[in-house]
Amino acid sequence: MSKKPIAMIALLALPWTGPAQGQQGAFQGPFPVETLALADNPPSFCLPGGEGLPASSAAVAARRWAVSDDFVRVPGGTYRMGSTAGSIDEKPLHAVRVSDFLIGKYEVTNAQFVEFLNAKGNQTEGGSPWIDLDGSSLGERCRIRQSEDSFVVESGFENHPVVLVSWYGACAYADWLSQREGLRPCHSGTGAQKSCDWGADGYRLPTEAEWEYAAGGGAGSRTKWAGINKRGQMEDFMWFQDNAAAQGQDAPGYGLQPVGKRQPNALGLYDMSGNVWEWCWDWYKADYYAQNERLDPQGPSSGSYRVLRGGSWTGTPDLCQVANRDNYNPASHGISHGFRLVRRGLAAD
Ligand SMILES: [Ca+2]
Ligand SMILES: [Ca+2]
Repeated sequence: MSKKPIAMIALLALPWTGPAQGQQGAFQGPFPVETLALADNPPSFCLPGGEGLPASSAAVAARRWAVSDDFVRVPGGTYRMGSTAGSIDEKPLHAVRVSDFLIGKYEVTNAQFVEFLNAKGNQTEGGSPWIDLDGSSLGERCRIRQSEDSFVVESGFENHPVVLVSWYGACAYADWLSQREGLRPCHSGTGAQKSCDWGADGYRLPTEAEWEYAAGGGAGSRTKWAGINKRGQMEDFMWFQDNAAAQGQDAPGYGLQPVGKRQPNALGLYDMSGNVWEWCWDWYKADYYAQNERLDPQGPSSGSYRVLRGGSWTGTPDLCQVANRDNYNPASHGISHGFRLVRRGLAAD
């Protein structure tokens, strides 16, 4: 496992300057949790194959493939995964085809994750809790608190990405969200035996191949960081060590940032590079690319560590490149470890 750069920074409170909040702390950010729920009436957008179907079939298709404003449909395609210049585990550069999928525009936030905690509790899986509520590092700490029988987000941190979440916690959140929306959960089993039903229409973590494809902008010209090739533009597109630690003169040293505050990449995705590392489904294997499946690779069948992608607010430019790979124990909790979700993009039947 690689070592993250250490930055000794002081922890100070950051005044909330983000989206307006409602009364009683109700979350009214730019992407309220409610928008994740399917609409009662099927929306008229995002209906692949829906046109021309009998009304009832179209309605079913609409409900099944309704896409909230928080998700982007990524058309599948072929791209060259890996790099020629990066670490040995990014080689060889090789062609991979990914199928259509939907991916979250944003890293999952504290406001979203706390709803899951209030529904399911902070359970232990793989030998550790889904989220480390007491966790802190590098002057940062968890902003979700357990207050008697409920979990609450510290005021002003609703739109910050959830961190200190284990890989198991991320998968459990995905299944809870799937059930809430009437979708089929993707996962079964626990711990190292957890498996994924790739045919299910519910939420899951992206594969490494999906993540890298989406971060680089999908098919067509691929960027080195999410949205950009020029190092001089990095501060406009991502939170990383050069700008995240300098934000807010009242809070020097504060690193984690609310999601969606930099420019998105060509697919409309925010913070794929930087802010928080994002858990992917795959077991990590350094030489996996030499034997990678060429169509929708799902990673090695077993392993000890799960993949993280994209670098973070503590990261160097190199760590934040779309081809960079990292890995941690799936039961671990990192102050810069978060996630975003994907769903299948087309019906298989
Ligand atoms: Ca990120
Ligand atoms: Ca690496």
